[in-house]
Amino acid sequence: MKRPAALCCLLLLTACAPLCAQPIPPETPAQRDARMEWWRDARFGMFIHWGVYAIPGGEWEGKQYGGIAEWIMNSADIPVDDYERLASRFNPAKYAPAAWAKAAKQAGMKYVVITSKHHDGFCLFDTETTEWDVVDATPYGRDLLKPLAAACRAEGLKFCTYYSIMDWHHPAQGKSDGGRYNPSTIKPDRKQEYIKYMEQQLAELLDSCDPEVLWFDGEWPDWWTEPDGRRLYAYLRELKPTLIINNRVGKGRKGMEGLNKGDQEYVGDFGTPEQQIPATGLPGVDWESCMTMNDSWGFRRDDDNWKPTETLIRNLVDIASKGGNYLLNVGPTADGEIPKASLERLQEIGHWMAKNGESIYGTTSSPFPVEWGRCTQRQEDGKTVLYLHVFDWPADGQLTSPVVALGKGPVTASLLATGDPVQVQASDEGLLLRLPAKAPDKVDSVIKVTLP
Ligand code: FHN
Repeated sequence: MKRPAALCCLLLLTACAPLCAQPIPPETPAQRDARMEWWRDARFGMFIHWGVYAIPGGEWEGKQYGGIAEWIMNSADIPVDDYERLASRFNPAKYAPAAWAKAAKQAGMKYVVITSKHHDGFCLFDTETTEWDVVDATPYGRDLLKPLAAACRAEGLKFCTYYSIMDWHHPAQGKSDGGRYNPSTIKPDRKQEYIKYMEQQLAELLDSCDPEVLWFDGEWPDWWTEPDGRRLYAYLRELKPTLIINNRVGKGRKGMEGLNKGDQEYVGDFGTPEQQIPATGLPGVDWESCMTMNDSWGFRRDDDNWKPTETLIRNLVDIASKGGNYLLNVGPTADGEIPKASLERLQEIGHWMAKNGESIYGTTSSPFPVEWGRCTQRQEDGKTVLYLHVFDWPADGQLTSPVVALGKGPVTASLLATGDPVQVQASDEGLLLRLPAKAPDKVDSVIKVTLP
């Protein structure tokens, strides 16, 4: 596909630029805060795992594979030539990017992260670097990311892309033992070639769909190092200074503690605990828990282990109360449909968020632990606003809560969803609230308390 002259120059530069270690662009704390502001305020995003792996949907010749990574790790079972033939069957006629963006928006999500290339190396975008992409290898024949980027922006959502460093289709990493792939190795003499391949693809992605976040993954093979990650981070921030990049661009995956904590600094703008919610937040550390709604990232026919909506809402609240973001995954079918069970949950979360989103967006972690639920907070007109998320509504209608230092003036409280006032007595020892007999919401009833 013909590319604008500017990109051609950029790609040419990339292709021949020596892999010198560009320094990470200097940034003051205030500049970093400005770059991270929308991401911190967002608190809630949609993760989308989609690709040719949706066709077999987790099963191969009668054998179940829990996840896409499992396939890769068991690639001895799946001859690459057979896997490649899947592309000729990938024709998502029901793909509706506008509907996907609306579903995310209505759920109360503020950003979308979609796989641009997973471990199988298949690109959902048009790239000059390989024919193993949706334009050249499938009957669908069109870029899938650009329309979704436009649809997200039309809904006021940020568009972001996932990118796997491990790529078992690229010859530098693949066919390392007689036609099978051993994805955790790379041919030493082809590592730099593969890094240039990645740099070119990432430059194309930035040019074609301008993602706000690059969400790296597949960084665990030993051949990829923290210095490699730092170089790639510097290269990308040079291309797009406002870009946000997770800690899996390097080796910081060990959760949020990987970010400038503990024994080593790891490169990346936020930590990435996966399928887990840290016990506590880490002051000053940005992090995001990525989690599935069932047990699978990609579409899986036989995975009906769907989490109840109550669990998903309380995960969101728990994460926000610890200062993190929740990246909740959907795995669309090969036809391009988000599973009904996912859509139902997104809608139910959206109903709760429509009434209570104020207690999530732009809040910061709780100043204290509570037994009956969680707490989030914000500063508003010089006052501290506490959002008491009551999971266990007191039978006697009396709720006690710790409190932060009180200024002079009245303490007011109300039910967030209805605005109905709540009686509150406040002292330095804490708050005593008298609640209506019935909880406004069986999953999480939020009380807004404004402190002087
Ligand atoms: O193997 C992948 C998996 O398929 C999924 O993409 C998750 C999402 O964070 N990352 C890897 C497993 O850690």
